[in-house]
Amino acid sequence: MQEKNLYSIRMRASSGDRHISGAERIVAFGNVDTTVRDLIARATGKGCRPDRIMVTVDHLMDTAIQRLTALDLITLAVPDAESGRSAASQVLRGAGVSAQAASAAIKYIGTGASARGGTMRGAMIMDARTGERLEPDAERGVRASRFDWSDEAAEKIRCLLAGIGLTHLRTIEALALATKVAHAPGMAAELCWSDDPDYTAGYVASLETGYVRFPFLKEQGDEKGGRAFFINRDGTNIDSLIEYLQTTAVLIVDTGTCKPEIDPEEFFEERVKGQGA
Ligand code: WAQ
Ligand code: MG
Repeated sequence: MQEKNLYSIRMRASSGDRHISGAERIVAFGNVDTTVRDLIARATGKGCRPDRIMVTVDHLMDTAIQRLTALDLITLAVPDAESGRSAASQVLRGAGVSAQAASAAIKYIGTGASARGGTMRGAMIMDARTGERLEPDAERGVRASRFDWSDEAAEKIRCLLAGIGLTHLRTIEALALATKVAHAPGMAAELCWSDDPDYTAGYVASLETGYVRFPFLKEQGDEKGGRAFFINRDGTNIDSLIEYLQTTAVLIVDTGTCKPEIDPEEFFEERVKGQGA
């Protein structure tokens, strides 16, 4: 990748008020054309007929690009959504989120976090201690934007994840998003599960815990999903946090570790031991 000539490409497809799909890429100038075509193919694929497809292409100044290593990834083998949510809440507490804030987020995402009770296009921002919602627009939420894998890291993460049986593009894209979000100023942790009724997996991510996946954070067929960004409110300026999430370009240039599924009990025991040492 000729790193001096990088472009951010953002795609959003919608039908009326409804968000259908979106994607984020950062590519060299020579790949702008094919990437735009790929993203439009994605927006119109799977029987989708959006009313509107927005594609934005922005040149990035090399000096303004933050280069990061991806979070480590692990999957906790929970058998169903109920145990998934309870384990997720425990991981969140390990990242400094209060039980009260974790349970508020789970409730919002599970029932529709937008002001009108539907799924949001972006994420909630929540006080990690009190669970108070801080995003300026509770209908739309805040969208993390401008992040991608470098060509080399993309190839490497595809191999690592395929090695542990994870081949879904969603996982790769979510790991990139979560890596950027975890590095935001004042961020404690993130909680996410998809609004796709067929995709039951979700994750908790933080610098503290890495990217911890759960095969189930909701039941098959459930159309509700969303994201919560938990922040340490003291000393955090919400405007600069949002500015970082939306506009700082992040290129993920290396991978972390990718571990196979483990039993949640084992994961929590290891963490307790790790802290004792
Ligand atoms: N920034 C902030 N929030 C977003 C963004 C974004 N760029 N994109 C989506 N959201 C919010 C929005 O409320 C969506 O409804 C919700 O997140 C879910 O988005 O390791 O596919 O794109 O295999 O459906 C988890 C991967 C997949 C688990 C998550 O999310 C794994 C996924 P979706
Ligand atoms: Mg979705």
